Amino acid sequence: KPPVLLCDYRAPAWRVTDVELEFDLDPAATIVAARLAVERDPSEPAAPLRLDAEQLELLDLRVDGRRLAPEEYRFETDALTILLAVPRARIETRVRIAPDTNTALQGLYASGGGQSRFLLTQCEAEGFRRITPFPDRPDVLARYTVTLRADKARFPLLLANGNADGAGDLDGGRHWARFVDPHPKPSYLFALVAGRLESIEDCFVTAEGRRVRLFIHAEPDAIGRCGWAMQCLKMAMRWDEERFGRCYDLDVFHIVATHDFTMGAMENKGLNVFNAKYLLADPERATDDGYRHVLAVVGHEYFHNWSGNRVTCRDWFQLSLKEGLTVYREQEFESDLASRTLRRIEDVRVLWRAQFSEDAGPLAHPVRPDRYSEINNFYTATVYEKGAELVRMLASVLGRDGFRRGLDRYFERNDGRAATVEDFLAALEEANDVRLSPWLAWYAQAGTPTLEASERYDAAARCYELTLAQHTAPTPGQPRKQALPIPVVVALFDERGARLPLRLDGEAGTAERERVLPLLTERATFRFVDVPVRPVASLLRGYSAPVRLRWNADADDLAVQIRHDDDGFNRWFAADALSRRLFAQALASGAPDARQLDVWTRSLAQALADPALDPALVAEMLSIADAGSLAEGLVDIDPDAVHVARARVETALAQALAAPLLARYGELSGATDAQAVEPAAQARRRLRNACLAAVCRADPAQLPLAAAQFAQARNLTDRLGALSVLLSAQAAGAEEALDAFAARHAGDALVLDQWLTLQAVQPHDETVEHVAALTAHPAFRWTNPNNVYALVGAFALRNPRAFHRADGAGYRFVADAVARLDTLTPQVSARLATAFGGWRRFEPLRRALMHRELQRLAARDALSPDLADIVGRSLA
Ligand code: BAL
Ligand code: ZN
Repeated sequence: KPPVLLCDYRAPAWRVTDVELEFDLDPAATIVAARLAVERDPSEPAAPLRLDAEQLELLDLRVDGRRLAPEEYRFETDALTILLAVPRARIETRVRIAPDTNTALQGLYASGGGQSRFLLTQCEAEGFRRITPFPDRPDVLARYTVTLRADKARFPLLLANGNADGAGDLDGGRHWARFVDPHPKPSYLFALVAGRLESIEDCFVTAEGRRVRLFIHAEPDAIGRCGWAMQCLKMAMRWDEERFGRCYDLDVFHIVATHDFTMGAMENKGLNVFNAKYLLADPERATDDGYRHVLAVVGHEYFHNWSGNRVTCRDWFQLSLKEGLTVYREQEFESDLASRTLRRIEDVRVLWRAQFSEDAGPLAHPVRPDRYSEINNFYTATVYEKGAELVRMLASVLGRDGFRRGLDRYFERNDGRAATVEDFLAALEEANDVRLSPWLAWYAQAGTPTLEASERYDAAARCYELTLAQHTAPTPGQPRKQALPIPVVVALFDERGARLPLRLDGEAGTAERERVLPLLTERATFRFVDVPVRPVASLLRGYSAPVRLRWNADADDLAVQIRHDDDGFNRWFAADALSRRLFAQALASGAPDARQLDVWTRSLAQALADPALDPALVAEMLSIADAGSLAEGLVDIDPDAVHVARARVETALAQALAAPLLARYGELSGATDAQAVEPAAQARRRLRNACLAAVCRADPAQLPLAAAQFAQARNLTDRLGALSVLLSAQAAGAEEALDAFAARHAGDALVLDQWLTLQAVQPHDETVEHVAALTAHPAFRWTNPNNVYALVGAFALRNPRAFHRADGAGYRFVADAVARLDTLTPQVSARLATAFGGWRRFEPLRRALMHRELQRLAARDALSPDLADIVGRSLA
């Protein structure tokens, strides 16, 4: 199939104004009757009506009440095309679909087992065409009326988007319910749910006075764990009103939990569907990270109601218009409600690990791609995380009020429309009277810019010069790159951490604490005057642009930042920079430089001893980057050497700080808030677990501490933290602890997923065999994406040492898994296959072995379009 190109975009020749859908629901055979009111664009007099249609059995087709003869339409594997001579018509179709056998989990499918097996939909990006023939593209917005009919005993709960509009009983033990969604929407936001689920209800009154009934529905064993999500939903609704002036717009808001979902969650209008992983939480069965993820994802899906639903995307090239913006809004939400510094560190870690590596390989693409073969493969770190970074830069350039003004303008102007990145920038521009067109290059250009910084201080002239230069390496299809606008936020300190002036040559005095240096060209020098002493520069504060900073800062200067910077993120950034430098030294020569190691460990010892410092920040400083992130910028990577070098640095830190780490562990162990989930309690647990890991790394004789924590833990964070230490040390008793954990949490799929992951990420020689054996465990099903990502995904994407085992066993195992999954859930298969994307950056032996697996996959018959796309681009 030829790729879809952005430059080929054409507005739809036919619009659909109103849709009436009737479902006779049955897991084995569901009948879908659709009535579409369609109108031709007068400028397209000859265009036939093309309705996307996949895996549908067509039972009936009528136009304005008349059944069509076979020569009046074409029904092919992907479309139903009707030749229409009239400018508007009523199209009626009836199709049969089979939810029970739909393992792709796109369109209408079944989730769960036994009594609680229920029906639900997933339509983004192109699942609606598996439900009924329709112009399944985001720029066709219609009003939907949906009637559901089903067996009442088996499917007592019937839901679709919008407000309820009647319900009743039918003969034969069946019943019906109707829903009307007054807001025109694209088909990807359609949803229905039918099943025997339990519910909790709450209520929210919007700032506009609308009383909204809030429901969460889940299987009976899960409903008791939905209380936190309900709290998060109400916090999100209030926050979006206060921060962005956005109110909810229906009388009801439903969330439904499922264990069978390819995504994290889905923002269907008024009927969000959630992967249970991001909805359920209680202290016994969710970690602190789990609690925060529920907060973030509930917020994210809710915020889509404006950034995505009220204003949607014109086409899938604009996906980041809704996703980058909504990730940004989600980040701000969590930052306002929990810890801004921690969220920023976590986001940057994800960006570096997932997005920078994507940008550096054959799957690199711009935030707004200009072509795709399979859109499902573009729900990427680039579209989401880098897209959010672009919004963040724009927000920082416009300032908080200016960005709010611009966003208000964007929502007002585009409400009910399908918009583009240009529409977004135009609204920000007009509301602020600035020119933002240079920012389009960030959306169009793939690759991570490298920002090179160098400095010169002239004591006699009291002048400090900072030179910044940018460079972006070629990416597939983009051999030449242009300079991008890069906002570099900077502050200057003296060696005791006092602020220094930030006046540029030629300026009048300034009292700013930090300022933005706009790098608009390939290179620029900024000359600060009246600088009394050689300054310590704090660059890219808050990570003000998604670039790779190359700056050979003096180790003592980094230590000043670790100790004194009042931007928590940059304290961590400095510590991370120093640890990466030590890692590079260990990789090159077997050992880190002793002096710089000493500077680093002494700085972290001070941080550890500082009672005023956020324990979560200290924990992050103590946790050096994972091996994948450390290897990201390397060539001819030898994963064993990376593992050894990283371990040397980690062990050196643990040994240098053994006594204070043990002392802090002891202090934090006295806390009485084992089941509290407030950010402060979470932060203390985070540091306590970081201390435990380091203490046991420094001295295996301390492993009984981990065994004791495991036995006494009163929450999942502490239990998993201790189990992780026991496993990574291969401690005596680790196997028993694993068994005890599995027995304690038997039957709890989400907790057992974490148990699977913990085993999959162990960097041990035999992990591949162990993971292969776990695929036969009762807690694992190949048809369940959560299980697959927890076990095979964690092994392939988060365990470089074991995945890259030199005999190729890890590669073979993952490639076999990819092939098997391709016949079940192609989206999951394609995502796992990205583990091979970086093959050219490895040393020759691994490179050849990975290449061979990609070729083996490419040679298979009947690859899904999803997998064929990833394999094809990886080999290109
Ligand atoms: N729209 C797909 C799921 C999400 O990003 O919210
Ligand atoms: Zn989203």
